[in-house]
Amino acid sequence: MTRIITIGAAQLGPINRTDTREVVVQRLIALLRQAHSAGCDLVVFPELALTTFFPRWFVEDISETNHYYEAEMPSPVTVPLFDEAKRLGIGFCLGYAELTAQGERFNTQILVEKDGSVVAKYRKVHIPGHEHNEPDRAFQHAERYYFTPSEEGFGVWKAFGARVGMMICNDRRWPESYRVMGLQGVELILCGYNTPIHYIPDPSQDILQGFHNALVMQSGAYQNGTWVVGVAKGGLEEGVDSLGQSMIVAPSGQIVAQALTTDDELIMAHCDMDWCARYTQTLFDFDRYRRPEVYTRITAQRGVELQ
Ligand code: CDT
Repeated sequence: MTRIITIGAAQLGPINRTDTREVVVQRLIALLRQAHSAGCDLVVFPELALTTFFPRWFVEDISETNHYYEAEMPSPVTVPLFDEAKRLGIGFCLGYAELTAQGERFNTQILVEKDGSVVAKYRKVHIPGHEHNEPDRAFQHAERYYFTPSEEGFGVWKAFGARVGMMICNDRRWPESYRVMGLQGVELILCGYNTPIHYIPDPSQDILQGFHNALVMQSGAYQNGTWVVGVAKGGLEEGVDSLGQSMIVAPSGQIVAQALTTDDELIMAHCDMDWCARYTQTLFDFDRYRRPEVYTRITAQRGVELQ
């Protein structure tokens, strides 16, 4: 019996600061319905899919930004999305800002099964950007001010008849993210992102944003024999241009679907989970070929140590 999951990657165009959550949730529901009509089992939304990418502004009092965070999920305003998905029998993955009862702030993604049950919550591990206001920048990327890095790491859960993991945006640039999930037999990794085209610390990378996005997800997929679904919030949002190019990558490393616009756009693919074994039982048979005894530096140290 084949294990095919029909997956939709629901890219979003810009969300402005003045856009209400209600309006955004209606956009998500429209994409969800489109995915359902196209026969999708699962639809994946981007990182921080309910609001504008607010870490681009710095405020002295962080509590002024509490309205960007969700204190619970489903939150009152996202209930219509959860209800519609359950009614249609389609699963989804949604990125949002989470504010816990203890006052912790996480960049979070939730996975919901076709029956409406919550499979898992993932909190972003690699938090990029800066902690403090940098007023000379054209825009801030103060994620390290707004979010605590998760200590929970990368889990893999049984869902949709497969082994599913999650990561968020900058996590996709780190090979360890994929490998930790690969070592748990992951077959499908879901990843939302917001990637500004202009990289202020080194603008020579601007022209390479699309290349790097594909490079990391294609290599992560291939080297771990897993499907990877990367979903952008792209386009010109509050003056900052962000990468689209959402894509679905096969365990071979091949891109099987890619967004053409930087707007709300659904792409989809019929993803055969049994394709993973063609890599994980041959070239990337970890148990047979890996050499963890010579990789100890990977967990023993963080930065470069010169000998
Ligand atoms: N959201 C996010 O993690 N974005 C980063 C931007 C580069 S770091 C300023 C990314 O890795 O795409």
